[in-house]
Amino acid sequence: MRFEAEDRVFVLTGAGVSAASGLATFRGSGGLWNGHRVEDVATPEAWEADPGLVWRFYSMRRRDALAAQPNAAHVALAELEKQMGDRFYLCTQNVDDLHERAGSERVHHMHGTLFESRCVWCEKPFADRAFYEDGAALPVCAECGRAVRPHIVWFGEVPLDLNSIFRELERATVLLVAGTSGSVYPAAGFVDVAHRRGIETIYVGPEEPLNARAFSEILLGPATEVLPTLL
Ligand code: BJW
Ligand code: ZN
Repeated sequence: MRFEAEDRVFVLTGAGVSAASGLATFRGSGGLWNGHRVEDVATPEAWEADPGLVWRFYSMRRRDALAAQPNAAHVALAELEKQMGDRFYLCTQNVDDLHERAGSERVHHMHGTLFESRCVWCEKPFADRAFYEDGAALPVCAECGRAVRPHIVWFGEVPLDLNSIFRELERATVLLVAGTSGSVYPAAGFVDVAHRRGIETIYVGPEEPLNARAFSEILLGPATEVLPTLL
């Protein structure tokens, strides 16, 4: 794919881009963790009911992400960013840091990041790579003593910095979406915004996403094979 000097590329990635690095997708492989539906531990209600369970889940996710390595899809996107500079915008739904470890510098994590936590009251995120697997020793805020939670956007919470996302979407000339089922909003609706603007919209993944109808092109295959060839 060739980009012209006036092109601006908006990339949206999802769990499928990290699948080849060994990180489970949400809706693949039964979507279960220790018998819980992932949707049931990634919610404010789960946090209210059992913060120890939620911290065990995110401690495991931290361990898995630390053990994983970026793959060819992450690398292809990092290389495109090097060529395009600030005409490239990478918005990921993923909470792992594999895009950054592949060399991407401008990554927006719309659903938060695994390696930050925040006090439920003070709300300021801070770097945190600890594991909280013992229910008796859950973290508390050094300032106010209230609970510290993962800096993750759960169902019913507003994704981070939607203003910058929609600003970039409004001026993009190409939307490239990879490895996401198109089932979680507002991310699943970005293609509708792009479609209304009449720009090129491309999906990359092994199967059609739920919002396939809105894309101008669907490239079926693993992101590790399709993205390096496409870009
Ligand atoms: C490969 C591959 C390979 C496999 N290569 N590909 C009804 C209508 C509209 C909206 C709603 C509604 N009811 C409720 C809502 C809102 C709700 C929502 O969308 N619910 C749906 C279930 C319907 N959304 C929210 O609550 C969001 N907030 C919100 O709406 O706020 C209100 C608001 C919005 C805007 C303005 C003002 C107010 C928040 C959503 C938070 C999502 N959180 C999670 C968990 C936290 C992060 C974490 O723990 O990691 O985020 S849920 C989970 O889903 C996670 C993911 O980021 C997200 C998306 O999943 P993804 O990435 O698509 O993964 P999968 O598993 O679904 O798909 C993997 C894909 O990869 C598949 O397609 C495979 O084919 C593919 N694949 N191998 C390439 N090798
Ligand atoms: Zn606090």
